Amino acid sequence: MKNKIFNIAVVIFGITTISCQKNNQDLPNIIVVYVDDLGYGDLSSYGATHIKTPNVDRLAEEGLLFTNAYATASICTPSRYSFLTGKYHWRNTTTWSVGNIKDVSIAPGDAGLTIDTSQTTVAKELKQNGYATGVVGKWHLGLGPTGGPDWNGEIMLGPGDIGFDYIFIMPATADRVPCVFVENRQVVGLDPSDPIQVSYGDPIGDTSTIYNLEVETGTVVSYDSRTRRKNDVVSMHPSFGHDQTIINGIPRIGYMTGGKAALWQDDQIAETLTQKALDYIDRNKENPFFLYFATHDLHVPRVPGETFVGKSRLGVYGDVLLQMDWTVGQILDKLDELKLTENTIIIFTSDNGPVMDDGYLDGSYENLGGHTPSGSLREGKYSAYEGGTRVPFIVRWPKNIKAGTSKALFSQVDLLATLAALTGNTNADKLAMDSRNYSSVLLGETSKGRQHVVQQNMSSTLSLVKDGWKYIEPTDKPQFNVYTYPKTDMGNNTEPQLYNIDSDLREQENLAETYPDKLKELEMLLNQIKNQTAK
Ligand code: NG6
Ligand code: CA
Repeated sequence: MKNKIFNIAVVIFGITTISCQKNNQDLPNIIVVYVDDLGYGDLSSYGATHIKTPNVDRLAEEGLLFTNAYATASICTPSRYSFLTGKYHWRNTTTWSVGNIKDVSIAPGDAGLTIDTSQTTVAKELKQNGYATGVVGKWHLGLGPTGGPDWNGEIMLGPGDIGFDYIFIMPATADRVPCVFVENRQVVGLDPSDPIQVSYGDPIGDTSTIYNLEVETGTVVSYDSRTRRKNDVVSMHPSFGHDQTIINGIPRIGYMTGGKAALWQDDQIAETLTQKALDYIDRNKENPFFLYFATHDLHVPRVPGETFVGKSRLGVYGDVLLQMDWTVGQILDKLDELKLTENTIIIFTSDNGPVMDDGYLDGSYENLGGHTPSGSLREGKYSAYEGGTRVPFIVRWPKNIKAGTSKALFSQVDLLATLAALTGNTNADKLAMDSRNYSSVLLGETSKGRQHVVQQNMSSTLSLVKDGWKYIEPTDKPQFNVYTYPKTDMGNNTEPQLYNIDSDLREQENLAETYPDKLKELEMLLNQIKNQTAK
């Protein structure tokens, strides 16, 4: 009798396993290529004429190119947070200051993990649906408890605690210490006899730094490194901030000492990350995988690899743009080689709009040669205007998506529910507060997208897009981010702003007084969204 039950159990187990395997094999691989600071006008597939991005263009030709897709913020941390959690970041209360700008949610280099480990995330959800889950690239969502992790031991509280089972990351940004890679829970290549120390307070150790630089309101003052330099020779001069630890000749934000053997080489970051992404795809070719691949390009400090130096003839900005495009080509080639192209969903997008001088005198602005990173949009990174949050967004899935263009309104906050639904979750709309299943939009089956999207700018001012209208809430926060060059109009104004972005995409004419009813409608809707409290 016992034997019989055992046999039946084996048969049932066998059938379940076979059917799971079958389902698993049908599940598409998912790669999200999340580019840093890439503008709406940076790609030839989005109309750039001074530069060619053939690999991303291939993706666009074979996939669905969205003209109306948004990141949830015009800065990094909140956009990434919303993509991974399906929740608007401004619902969180933790913010910091950058110079005279308050309520900024760019995580400092010693921020603890910004995602609560109890939260649903894309990685957790896909893992539950049968996926291997990996993250390669820039993290910038905090690590460890507040104050940062133990860099010399096991790095607890990181991607591994919110659903990722393979991790190869840069902890924050390349302009923030520590300048080391983390693989799973360890700093890569760390020599235990030379431990890392990090401080975002007082200087530590014998680190070389340079003196604080001056910024007059509205004008960034460049400086002469010969008179201001304290110690090391710098290969890249800061324009604002970025005057602390000098690593590889580049001054950064924050103090770091030790860990010499583990330091990354800036001109090899793109190559290293790309190789790690390719290795990950290779290792997981037999099972469905999710890869969150966050490039460091086009963020500062911009240090292209040898083969890209001067390649664009548009200065360092163009060079790292081409390097990013090469990265995408490598991924596409790998999928072709492994015959995974047909059933892999690639989503290609950016965390926020573009910026020229973002703290370094790297000639980005001066050498653009007519290229317009924001395309026809107003402003870029940090701003509430369209250039800050309307981003390139391309999805390719040869098996199920017809190539073309979509004008549907789409927000990255919906990726959680949408990917969950596409991989078998029948209750995807319930996963997170702000994320909804728009798989029919992603698949190009309908052009009727989201009804409205909310975005935040650098100082957490919110704006709402609905039916071709855009409302920016009034605020007394500073209008300009003077730490960039050209200085950025963040869209902060004491008066409410209302633009018809269908007819006035550049947001030139504030129609708040002309259309008071529309203004009221959007203002009320935004308040309603803000006041939602569920989950
Ligand atoms: C800002 C930095 C900027 C960049 C940005 C983060 C200053 C003056 N500016 O605070 O250089 O690091 O943070 O960019 O320090 S993001 O794309 O990761 O949001
Ligand atoms: Ca960014």
